[in-house]
Amino acid sequence: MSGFSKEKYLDIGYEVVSLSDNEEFLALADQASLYVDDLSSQRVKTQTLWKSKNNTIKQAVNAHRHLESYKSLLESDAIRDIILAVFEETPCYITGSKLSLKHVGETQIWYAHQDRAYLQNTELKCATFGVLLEDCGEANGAIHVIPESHKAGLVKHDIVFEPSEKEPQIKIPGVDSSRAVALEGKKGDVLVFDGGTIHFSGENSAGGKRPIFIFQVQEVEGIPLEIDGSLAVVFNYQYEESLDLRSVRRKKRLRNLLVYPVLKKALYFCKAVGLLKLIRLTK
Ligand SMILES: O=C(O)CCC(=O)C(=O)O
Repeated sequence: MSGFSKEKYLDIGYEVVSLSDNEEFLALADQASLYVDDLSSQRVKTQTLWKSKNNTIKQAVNAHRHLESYKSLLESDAIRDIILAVFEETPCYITGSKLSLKHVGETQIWYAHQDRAYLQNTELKCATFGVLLEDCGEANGAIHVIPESHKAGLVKHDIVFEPSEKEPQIKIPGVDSSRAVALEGKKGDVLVFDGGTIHFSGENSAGGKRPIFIFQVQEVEGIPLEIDGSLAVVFNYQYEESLDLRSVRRKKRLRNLLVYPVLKKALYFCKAVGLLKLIRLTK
């Protein structure tokens, strides 16, 4: 399999796998990159777009559920090989994806965080993958990682609002970024980092939209369905024949309908309370 070193990945917590010279995979990346300029179009209007305050698209959530070319990337042999190299026999699944963009002249930064912090069960084995849909380097907003940061376990995160964003982010306070490494590569190369690896990214000052198709892979706990209740892309796992998937899906949909909107409102409430406190302090 093309250049993935498990030993290095385990040791430093990340790896850039060179797949830009794999013609089959590059053709899939090419196909997926065609949609980067077409995200608000009729064809993809059902997908969730995460926009900055000035309505610039920052992320297209779960592009693989709406666009065949993104699903093909997830189901490609090249990605399967890396996932199985990382997880070996462990049943695992792709929990979700996002096409992450950075426009020139926009802040669109990501504060230092660990993706593991988003999990309900933070002990589970998990990894983040990123397929570069354009060449990516320091100048156009590469993702930076802190080598070996996964070895320290889960660290404390704050919930913060980047001033130009509508949605909150998580942030590890006081990260020393002097040891950070930029994950640079060519279109078609694949970034892989441990769910505990601290990472962040800055602005794009070079041009283009810096599209990276990011997805998370996680050890299976319970039944590997995606958050909207649809079947996930799974590895090393067989659905039991007796499983009543329809009722499981129904429960998940109900949770999405009732629980997530409440959580979102709670976040806005916390933000409002924080603002009030700030106003009182500055008076
Ligand atoms: O797109 C990026 O630069 C980073 C995105 C990221 O870290 C995230 O979505 O959690």
